[in-house]
Parts: sequence; structure tokens; C-alpha cells
Amino acid sequence: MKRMIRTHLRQVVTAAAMMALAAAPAAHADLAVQHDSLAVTETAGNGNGVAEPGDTLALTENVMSLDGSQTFTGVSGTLATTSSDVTVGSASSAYADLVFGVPTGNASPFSASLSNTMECGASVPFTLTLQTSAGPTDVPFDLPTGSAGPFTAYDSADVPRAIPDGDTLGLSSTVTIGGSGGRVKGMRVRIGHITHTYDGDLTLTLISPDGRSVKLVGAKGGSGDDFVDTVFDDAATAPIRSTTLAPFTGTFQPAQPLSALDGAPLAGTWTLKIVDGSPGDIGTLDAWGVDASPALCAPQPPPSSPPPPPPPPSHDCGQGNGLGNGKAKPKPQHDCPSRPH
Ligand SMILES: [Ca+2]
Ligand SMILES: [Ca+2]
Ligand SMILES: [Ca+2]
Repeated sequence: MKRMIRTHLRQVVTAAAMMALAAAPAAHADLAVQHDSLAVTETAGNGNGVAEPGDTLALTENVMSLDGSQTFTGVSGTLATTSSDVTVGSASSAYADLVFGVPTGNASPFSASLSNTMECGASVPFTLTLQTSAGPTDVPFDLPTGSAGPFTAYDSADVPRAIPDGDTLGLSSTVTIGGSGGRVKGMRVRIGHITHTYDGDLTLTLISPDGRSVKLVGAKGGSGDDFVDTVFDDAATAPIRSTTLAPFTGTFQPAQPLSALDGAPLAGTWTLKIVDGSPGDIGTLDAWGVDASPALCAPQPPPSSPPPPPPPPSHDCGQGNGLGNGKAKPKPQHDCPSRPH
């Protein structure tokens, strides 16, 4: 029965996906051209060089051809976004020929204005449509916003938990980040302790409240035992390798970058999924948590207003003329209150 339900569900999901595909506008030919890097300059706004709500930005989108068999010529690009928080100003530019492996940017910058009401830290989804001698192609890329605030530690109370042995569904242990709103601008994962007699059985994945998943480590350590004070941080110098010895004490790059979680909702339920893919050796998750940095955005200056009216005539009652130029002040022409001596 369960199997029938699962099969039916899969058919429903597959049908829904097919219908979504059919409803979507025809995708452009898939040329081997991809996003390389985005250069952002703040041209109007609060002037801090950070892309934020209320800023107007000049964008240079560098793309790169991965096609060694040809050079794309006659290239031009058009920028668009599905975000209602963003207005694209200058949307078109020529591109130089796209040569295999060479990052190439738009000849004149694109421009985009971010609304004052967009959520700080949300990423703006853009699509660059390129027309080339070999046909059109779409290059999607994201514009991150905000700057990184200080990290706060959140420890899971959902421990200890047994890790199901030889079970692809695995263990899901959660930690809740309270509050409402706010977006991620940095994330680290701390595995305080896993007790296990064969680390090579284990794959660890972090899942965000909105369902994005990042693989931290998979099938490393062979017959070695346990994880002890293992930190996953994009800023580390190396991942856990086949040659790294258990219990992996120290700071390591995750198998996939945690920066993929930037822009995700901060508040909510974060999940550490551990799959033990091989029956026999068993273990438990004893302690874990995350360190999260929220996206921060500086306010915009108030809208410019007419210059203030000239100040009223000075009532200088012996407090100096404020210019600090050593000149004698004029004798007051007004009644002044007597000052204590
Ligand atoms: Ca700014
Ligand atoms: Ca062992
Ligand atoms: Ca096992």
C-alpha cells in the first residue's frame, strides 16, 4: 500500500513538473556559456559600496564560454529580472567575442535600482539573454545584497539521536533560529560530537528553512571513529579528504559551499541530515549547532529637501562668534541676560 501511494505521488509530482515545463516559455538554446563573475558599483544610494535596498547599481556581468570548438561572435546582451523589487535601467549592451575560457564582460554597464522596501539580504535573480552568431542563450546569475553581521551560535537541543543504520532516509536533527525575517549572509556548522564506529558510512547535509541543502562531507574517514569538534566553514583552507584522519577535529571546507545558503531565511528550522548508507556499524549524533551571520543593510539618506532658511540674527551674548578667528566680537546690540560670574 505504502509503495502504491509513493508511486502515485511520484506520478503526480512528475506530471506537475511536466505541466510546469510545458507552461514555461521556451528556453533558449543551451550554448556552453556560463556566469563567471559579477562586478557591482554603487552609482546612487548611501554610498557605502554595499548593494542594498534603495541603491542604484552599475553591473558588469562577466560570462565565459566553455565551448572549445568555436568563438561566439556578434554578441549582445539584454538584462532582465523577475524581481518586483528591482527596476532595470540600462538593460542592453554589446559584448566582445566570447573566446573559450576567457571571462568577458558587457561593454557598457547595465544598471539596476533596488526598491527601498526589498528585504535586506535577499538575492536578486537576473537573467542575461545573449544573442550570438550561434543563436541565443540565457545566463542566470544572482546579485547578493547586504553585508555580513556578527555570527551568533545556535546549538541543537534535538540530541542525542541514534543514526539509522543502512537507511537512506537517515536522521534529521533540527535547530531552531527564532525571530522573524532576516536573511543569511554567512553560515558555519559545528559538529560537536558524533559517536560512530565507521565514519566512512556517513554523509552529512545541512538543510535551510526554505529547503536549500548543502553537503558537508560524505563517505570520508573509512573505518575511523567519531567526529569531534569538527567545524565546516567556507573560509577553511581544505575539505575533509580521503586521507584526513578521523575524528576530523578542526575546521574544514564543506563538500559544497555554505555560501549557497546566503539569502536564505535566517529564522526557522535548520536541519542536519545524517545518512548512514551501509549496515553494520552504528552510531549517534551527540551535539551540533550552527553559527549564523545575518545580512545587514545601512539606511538610505533622507530624500533631499530645500535648503534650510537662513538663521535668525545672532543674539551673541558673549559666547564668542564661533569662527575661532580671534577677531573681537561686535558689542551686543540686544538685551542679554546677566551671567553668573
Ligand atoms: Ca549601499
Ligand atoms: Ca572503527
Ligand atoms: Ca552503518
